[in-house]
Amino acid sequence: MISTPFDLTGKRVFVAGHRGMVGSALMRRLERENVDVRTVDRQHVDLRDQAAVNCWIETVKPEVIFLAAAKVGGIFANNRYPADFLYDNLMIEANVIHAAYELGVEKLLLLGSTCIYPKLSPQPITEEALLTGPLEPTNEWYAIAKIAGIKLCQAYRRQHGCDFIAAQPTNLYGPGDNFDLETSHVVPALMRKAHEAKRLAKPSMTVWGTGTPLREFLHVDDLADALVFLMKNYSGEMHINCGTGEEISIANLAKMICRTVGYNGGLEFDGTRPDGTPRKLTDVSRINAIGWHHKIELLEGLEGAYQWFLNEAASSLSNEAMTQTR
Ligand code: GFB
Repeated sequence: MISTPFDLTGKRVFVAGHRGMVGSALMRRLERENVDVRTVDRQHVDLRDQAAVNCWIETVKPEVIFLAAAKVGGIFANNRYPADFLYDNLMIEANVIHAAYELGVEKLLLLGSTCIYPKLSPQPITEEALLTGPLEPTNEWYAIAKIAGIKLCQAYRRQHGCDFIAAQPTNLYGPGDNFDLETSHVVPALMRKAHEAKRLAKPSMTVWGTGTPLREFLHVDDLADALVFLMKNYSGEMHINCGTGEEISIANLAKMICRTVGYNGGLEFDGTRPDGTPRKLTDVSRINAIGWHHKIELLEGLEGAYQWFLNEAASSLSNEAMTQTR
């Protein structure tokens, strides 16, 4: 394990993907650092276009890059749009990493995902489990793109001495989440369903799958803190897990969300929808050992996320036809 202090002070920092949930959390977190943050909208620079990326990086000359731009989505979206998840993510990573190498960026951090690990990895999943077995089929497209991103960081480090690192966050939730019921992850989906079921006084709400899969959830503000911590304190070829090391079944998560929202109806499990990986618990000893621990526990995090939903998203969503309540 390599722990090398990297001084962020005064650095020009490019947050790629600043409008996404992770990128926005990073923007909030970086306000507490003495850095010069640069961003660009996708209308101006398409990160899937190498020439456009080179031109932007050459003009702005960032010294540090957080590569949080990605095509992301929940279990249904991953399965439904395999070409987008594979192509977009491969291109974004390859273009930004190659430009960062060519233009001498001092340090880059790539965001991966714990879906890179084999479906049936021994639990908790250590970083060494990468490429030891078959992937979960519902998200193998995204996983393969993210594995390629990790390998790009390692390859440029080995061949060119670039200080490029990769972090693997577990399932995320928090402010800025996607509440579209077909493309979202489980937390925002169940939050919206519970909210709508309460509003419409429905006797029950639907939970996809059997409710038995186990998942680990990290608040996005904790992740942003971990990313800044890793940027300052970690430099190594091994990708590094970011999580809480705690897990919950989907059925118990649904109950916790219903309590948070104040919905007292029942749960109906829809077995026609996939469960995905049965269990996905990260081993967080590596990041803990260099001094970072999560701070936001799930219940507290869900309460904050629901407040954000009420303030920022609920009214526009309730105007939409609730045709998606399943
Ligand atoms: O969050 P999620 O979509 O992604 O689903 P994954 C987690 C679990 O929640 C699955 C169940 O077992 C779903 O079947 N679930 C229950 C629901 N109700 C719902 C619902 O209404 N919506 C959704 N979305 N799920 C993703 C990968 O896998 O994990 C991504 O597809 C990424 O690539 C992400 O890696 C972190 O945890 O199954």
